[in-house]
Amino acid sequence: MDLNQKCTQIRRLILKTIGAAGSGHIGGSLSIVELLVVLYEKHMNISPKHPQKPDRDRLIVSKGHAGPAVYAVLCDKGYFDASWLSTLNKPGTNLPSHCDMNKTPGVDMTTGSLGQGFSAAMGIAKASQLRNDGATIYTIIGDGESQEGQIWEAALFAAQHNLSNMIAFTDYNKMQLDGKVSDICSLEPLDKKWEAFNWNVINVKNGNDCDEIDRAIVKAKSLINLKKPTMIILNTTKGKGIHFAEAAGVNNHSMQITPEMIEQGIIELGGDL
Ligand SMILES: Cc1ncc(C[n+]2csc(CCOP(=O)(O)OP(=O)(O)O)c2C)c(N)n1
Ligand SMILES: [Mg+2]
Repeated sequence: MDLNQKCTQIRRLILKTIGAAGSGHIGGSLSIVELLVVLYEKHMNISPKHPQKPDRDRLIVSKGHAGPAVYAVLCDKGYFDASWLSTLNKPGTNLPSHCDMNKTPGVDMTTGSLGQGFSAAMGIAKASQLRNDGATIYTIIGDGESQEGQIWEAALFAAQHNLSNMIAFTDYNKMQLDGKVSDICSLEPLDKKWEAFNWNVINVKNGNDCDEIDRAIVKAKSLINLKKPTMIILNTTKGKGIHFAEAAGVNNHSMQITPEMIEQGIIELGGDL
């Protein structure tokens, strides 16, 4: 299956998962589908049968409200049974709306309080550097999340400690919970800010294009001798790939999903209900 087909399949799973809960964070889940698929299909050194393998690569999804996207990909990789997906956010579930490392196999850090996952990721990268285990530590932050002061403290730490095993991504979908980032607290010029914090920076024009993302990660890995962490800025679309979600714009952060919307979306994505 090619990567684009895989993305469509993952979008179907996300829609069914959030649909089973009745509502959820669909916008910020859909904007990182291509990134997650490229990471898990082409880059992450992991072993779903041994989720705790000590020298595995890690992914810390600091924008932890994108749990449904993470679960769809982990399920597809075989970390757990597909029957779990319909339990999203229900009492007793192993798939809470925000990522929880104590509940879900394959989740490397509990996240949801914005800013904190990114700091934890730097600590994990520092530990891996000390162990010299050869792992790459990946992390994903939101653009709204980037307004947190904690992000920039962690950025200083990473540069100070030459964390060249750190490849971070900003999901630059230009929207946050209830409005546009540029109206609330602009990040521009975002690439210059990361450069000023002594990170390598790679801009990806279309952050929902698998090939562009893949090339950026290959490039990031080639910069390892510079002894700096790398930030890949992905220009994405919030709600990408499902018409009603994309059309809702800033209202797609967390949406109610009716059975009719699931049906319509699944048909649009060319699948069976
Ligand atoms: C510390 C903290 N403050 C507020 C929230 C509530 N919250 C959840 S998601 C969100 C918006 C995040 O926007 P962004 O990072 O752009 O995420 P995305 O667009 O990718 O969904 C907010 C304010 C939170 N989870 N944590
Ligand atoms: Mg955003």
